[in-house]
Formats: sequence, C-alpha cells, structure tokens
Amino acid sequence: MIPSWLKVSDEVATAVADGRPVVALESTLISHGLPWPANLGTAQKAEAAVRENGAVPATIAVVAGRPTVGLSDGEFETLARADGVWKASRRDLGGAVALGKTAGTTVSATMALAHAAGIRVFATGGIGGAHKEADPTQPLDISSDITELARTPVLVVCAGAKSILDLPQTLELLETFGVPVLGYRTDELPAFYVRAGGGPVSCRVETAAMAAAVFSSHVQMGGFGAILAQPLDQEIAVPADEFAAAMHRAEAEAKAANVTGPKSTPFLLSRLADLTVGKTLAANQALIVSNASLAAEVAAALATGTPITGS
Ligand code: PSU
Ligand code: MN
Repeated sequence: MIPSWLKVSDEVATAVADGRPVVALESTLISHGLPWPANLGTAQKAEAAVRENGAVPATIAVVAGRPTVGLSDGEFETLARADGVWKASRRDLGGAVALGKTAGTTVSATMALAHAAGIRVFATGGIGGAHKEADPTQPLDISSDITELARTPVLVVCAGAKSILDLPQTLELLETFGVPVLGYRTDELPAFYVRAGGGPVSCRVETAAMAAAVFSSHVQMGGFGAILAQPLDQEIAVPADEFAAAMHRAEAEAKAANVTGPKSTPFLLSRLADLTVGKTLAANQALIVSNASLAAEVAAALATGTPITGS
C-alpha cells in the first residue's frame, strides 16, 4: 500500500504492484552533486541505463512539498537548475513537506521514500559516511546515510563511499550497525573516483544474482540496508596520487572558507572537479550510470528469484 503522502508515478506504481524490477535513483547528485547541465544529462543517462537493463527507473525527490517517486521531465529540470532547491537528508523530509519546499533527496532520504513506495534496490554514486575530522575543534560529522542503512531494508548500489571521507571509520560504523558491504567482483571497498583503497568488503559477489541472494538472506533474517559496491572502470578512474593531491587542497580551501555540515560534500565535489580539470566530474558521471545498470540487473534477479550462477 502506497501511503497517501507519497506521489508515485503510474509507471512505477504499476511495476511495483506487478512485482517487476524497479530501481530508485537519488536526486541530491542532481541538485547539489554535479554542475548544470552535466547533472541533468547524467540523471537521464542513469534512467536510460536502468531501462536498458530491464527495470523501471524511479528518480526520487521532494517537489513543492510532495515526496515524489518517478519524476517528470519538468521536475528533473527544476531540480537540475537548483534554484533555491534544498538538500534533504532523512531529518529534513518533514520540513520540506510541511513548508512546501523542493528538495534533492540524499541517500538517506531516498532510501526512506523508496522503501515507502515498495522499492528494494537503489543506485547512486557514493554513499555518505564519516567525514574526516582533522581539526578536533570541529564537530563529528557522520552522514545519516549510515543510520538509514541500519534501519531501512534497501540495497544501495554505489561506487563505495566518497574518497573525501574517512573510509576506515565509515566501514567500522557500517559493521557496528550490521550493514553488509558487498564487493562486486572486488575484495576491497572502492573509493568512488579511485578504484580501491576503501578497506575490506564484508562479502565478495561475482554476479548480480549473488548480490540479490545475499541481500534477500540478510533481510529474511531481520537485517535492514546493505551496500553493493562496484569499482569504476580503470580507464576513467582517477589515479590515487592525483586524487590525494587535489583532495589535500580542496580540504584546505574548505577549512579556510569555514565550510562545514551539509555544505561540505557539495563544496568538496565541486572544488575537486576544478582541481582535477574535470577528471573527477567525468568519473562521477560514469560511475552513476554504471551503478544504475548493475542495480537494474540486481532488481531483475530479486524480482525473478534467479538462482545463483557463476559461483
Ligand atoms: N554521490 C555523488 N554526489 C553527491 C552525493 C553522493 O556522486 O552529491 C550526495 C548523496 O546524496 C549523499 C550525500 O547521500 O551526498 C551525503 O551528504 P552528507 O555527507 O552531507 O551526508
Ligand atoms: Mn553531515
């Protein structure tokens, strides 16, 4: 049953009701993660990739106070132009709804709305996690993506956690909260623009069907969210040393400009794109689209209960 406060497009609602594969897609990467017009183009490519792999895409946002699953073309453009658009994590949903705001939803808010619509698989670029706290006078900043994964049964397909985060701390928190971290054909958590270096995954899988089977077992036994992490293709990934140098500068700039809290991720992503002359931007776009493709395969395997092959 779809709750009365949630608007779900006819296409998505029918697919969910029929038990056909559906993939949720987030919208903060449209409103705050990527610059115009790359954001709109990438969101459209992600939806197309989901369709090409046999699932129905459901991009999620809050539109003029209405949590919406499955955006129209006009709604995509409003979010992409980001004129006064909020960045809503789980805590901000009530405010956005009651005050009639338009908001891009982060991983945590998108998971919550996807679950309310009956969707089990969700694709994004990278999840949030524990931010680096080089300066002990700064508050602890841990993304609500982590706590949402701990309580909402949705599989999040991503390229790991953003390499702007403290990845060992992020993995420890995921373990604390009982969130499985599946590596897609990798033993190591990818670090978003960088192919590896995020620390060990909790379970390696070789196929989409294996990922679907692990997630099903996890949920069947009372588990909640899980992560399926896929490394970016070698040709487009940013070399680790080049990334580290750019990151070092971006962090220093954020500190000098006193950028903290929810503004931190968009600031760092944007500065990294400039400092790497677009390399992180190209990598970000590519990984969003390939995660959408993999998520569609997993959603299809979940829908049909495809037996595990290739193991
Ligand atoms: N991945 C991207 N770009 C982004 C994000 C992820 O490629 O902009 C967003 C996601 O929506 C994620 C959010 O949930 O950043 C985390 O923000 P914070 O660190 O403030 O929790
Ligand atoms: Mn935060």
